[in-house]
Amino acid sequence: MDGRDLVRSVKAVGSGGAALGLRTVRAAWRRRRTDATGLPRRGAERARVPGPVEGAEPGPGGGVVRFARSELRIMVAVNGAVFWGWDGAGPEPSYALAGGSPEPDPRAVLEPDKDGGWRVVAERVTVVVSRHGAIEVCTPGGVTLRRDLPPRWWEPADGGGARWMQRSEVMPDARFFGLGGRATGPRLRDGTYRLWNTDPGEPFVPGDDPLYITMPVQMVVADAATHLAFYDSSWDGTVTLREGGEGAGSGHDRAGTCEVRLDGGPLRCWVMVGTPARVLLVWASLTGAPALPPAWALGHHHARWGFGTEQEVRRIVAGYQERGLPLDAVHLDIDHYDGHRVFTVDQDRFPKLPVLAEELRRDGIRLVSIVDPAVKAQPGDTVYDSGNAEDAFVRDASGRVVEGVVWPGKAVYPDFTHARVRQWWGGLYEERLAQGFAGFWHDMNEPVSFTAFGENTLPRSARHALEGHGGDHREAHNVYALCMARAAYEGLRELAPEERPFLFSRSGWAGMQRYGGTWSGDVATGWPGLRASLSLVMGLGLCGVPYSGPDVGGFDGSPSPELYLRWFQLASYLPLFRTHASLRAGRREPWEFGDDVLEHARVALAERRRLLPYFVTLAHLARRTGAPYVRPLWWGTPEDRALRDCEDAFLLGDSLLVAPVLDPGADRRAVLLPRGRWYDTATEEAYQGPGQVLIDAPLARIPVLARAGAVLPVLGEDGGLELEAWAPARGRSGGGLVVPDAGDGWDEPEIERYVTRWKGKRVVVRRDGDDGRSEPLYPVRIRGLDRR
Ligand code: NBV
Repeated sequence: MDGRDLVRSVKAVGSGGAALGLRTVRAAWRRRRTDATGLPRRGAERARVPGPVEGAEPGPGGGVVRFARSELRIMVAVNGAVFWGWDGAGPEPSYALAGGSPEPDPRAVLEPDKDGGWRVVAERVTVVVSRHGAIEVCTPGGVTLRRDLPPRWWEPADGGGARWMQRSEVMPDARFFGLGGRATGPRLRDGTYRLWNTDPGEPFVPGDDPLYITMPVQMVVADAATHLAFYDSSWDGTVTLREGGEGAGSGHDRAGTCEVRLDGGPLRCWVMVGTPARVLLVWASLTGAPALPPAWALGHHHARWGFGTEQEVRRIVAGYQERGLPLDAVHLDIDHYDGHRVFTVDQDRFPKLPVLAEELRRDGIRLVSIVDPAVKAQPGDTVYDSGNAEDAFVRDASGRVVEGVVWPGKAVYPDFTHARVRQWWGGLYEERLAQGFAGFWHDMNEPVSFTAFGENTLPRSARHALEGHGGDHREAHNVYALCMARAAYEGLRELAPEERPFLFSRSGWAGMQRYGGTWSGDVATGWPGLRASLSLVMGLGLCGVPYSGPDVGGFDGSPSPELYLRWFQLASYLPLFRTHASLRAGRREPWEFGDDVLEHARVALAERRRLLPYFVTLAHLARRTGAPYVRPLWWGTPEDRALRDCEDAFLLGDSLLVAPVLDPGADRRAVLLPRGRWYDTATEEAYQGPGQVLIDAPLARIPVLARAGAVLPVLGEDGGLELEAWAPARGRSGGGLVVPDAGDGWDEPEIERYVTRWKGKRVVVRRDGDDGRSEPLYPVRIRGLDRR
């Protein structure tokens, strides 16, 4: 037994942890025993490669290429994505795809290539298959973006699923992004990244890997084009990345490499090619449009593990109100549960929750509830009893219900990979809605079981329905939270059909954006944690999950006033803007750090509120185009190599560039600018990109720049919508999109387009419609005029 792990788990369960600590030791032994008997023994293995090509048959969008020891199915879909699958694998079934596989593109045909190979030529991409089974993805101009070498399988001699390895080469100048939520990035450096959703058990720092959300999704950015590759298998595995290099002078180029190893599942891949925007558009059409958060969820949230009582919640809310600070949501953590049991309320400490919820709602504040998946294993507990009646809980290979240890003690886990179980679980949110909750925060859904050593999750041999095909936790683990989110989302749609569900989940997988967003988990309080927060939001956005944000101030300990303020300022420009901390951490209310911090936080809160219409617009655009609100600086110019390596600033939509302060003591910072003219929104000073400029960043603010010509919707002083237009460069024009808020229902308002241009000495803004240009629908304020 590893004593450090025991200490860790006892620490994690906090006060009263000694009893749980003992349980975690027992749980660990149980877990080992279960796996020893429940998993097939890994005996001798045979390695296999496809062997030489033997023939091919055309089919819709591509066809099948036969090799001596395998076959390859290729299909170009109507949305331009390319699919290939070995050993007969097709696109379905898949947990990632929304609504199944897209239709094949009838214009794409399989034809013979040179040297006995085959190729499929499509509008945006050409796929070439060599006679030994290497697959090249090329631009229409013939540049090879990615070359997957012939794969290799290892098959157990006595039958069963194979594990596999796929090595790929990419352009020497390419940079890797994605793989889910990684704390070091967003540019993924050389190294091995694990694909296994993990609660690190302690607040994480950059370098801790893996974390809560892993995905076999990589975005690869090179001069020639950007592509996204998705190896659609949920099994445990690793991705080893190595950036390439270009030979200086007479030296040789070295390709970048990527090696994916997975313990099982089909060997299949989707690739999409184009600009970053195009790639994410196709990705969203494949895996689902991001859920649209209600406007209130784009405001400020305050959470706390340990509010303790209704009075305490009221006290915090009053603290915001008395100081005139905007607040849009309050989150209740596990301490409002009765005995830590999910879907319950401690009636002593929260005797009138629906009344509290109603009062808050009248003040424009919504209540959000944490929801943990594990159910206390106790006859008499309503959720446990109804789950048992539904046969909802995960069992082991011998048919016994698997028990873990979580907050309520001994606990059991719903099998969300079963449609019937999802239906049951979704119905349980009725109790939450009756309590007055308007949003849901899924936690501990990697899923976690405290064990004293080894992995803190379910035994790998635990059985899951996996939509009827049956399998074990090795395959179900990474999609457990995704399926939990689906259960909640679908349940809420039935229970409150007139409202869009709002939920965000700690763990998840490819496609999770269909149901909601995420947050950055238990980030460690410290400057490195602040940096990690940004890395996670940007990286997840590039995997198609646009709505996320950190615990402002970090999860543990007590941030210095400066660190708290810098975190607050950064998060005020991120999709989820939430202060939150652990039970044992110091305070996180903006007034707890002195008058200066309070005044600067007030400015950040007011600016967030002013920008709310812009955030609403970005949320709609994310839903319609897959483009994240928070984008790396290279979003529009991926060929700008300096920007590709910039990790400390971001674009917020098309119009703003945000350069947070990530280091202590800084009162100005260097900002890399993409091409074009940019205005410092505080001083209206104009700068010309591309290039690097030094910008003042006093404690009062972080640098935010506006793109010349941009038009963005903001709240005017009277609370109405107003257009803020930034003067285009002389002789140039510009513009921006506006999607007005249409409430919390399902209406999809039209996108309004605005253009800006010079007319003599004036800048004019016009609405661009089908029937020509017209006056804008809102008052317009032009900025940046004096700076020519
Ligand atoms: O529910 C308690 C916490 C929660 O506050 C936090 O946001 C989650 O990430 N939860 C983790 C479980 C406890 C972790 C030690």
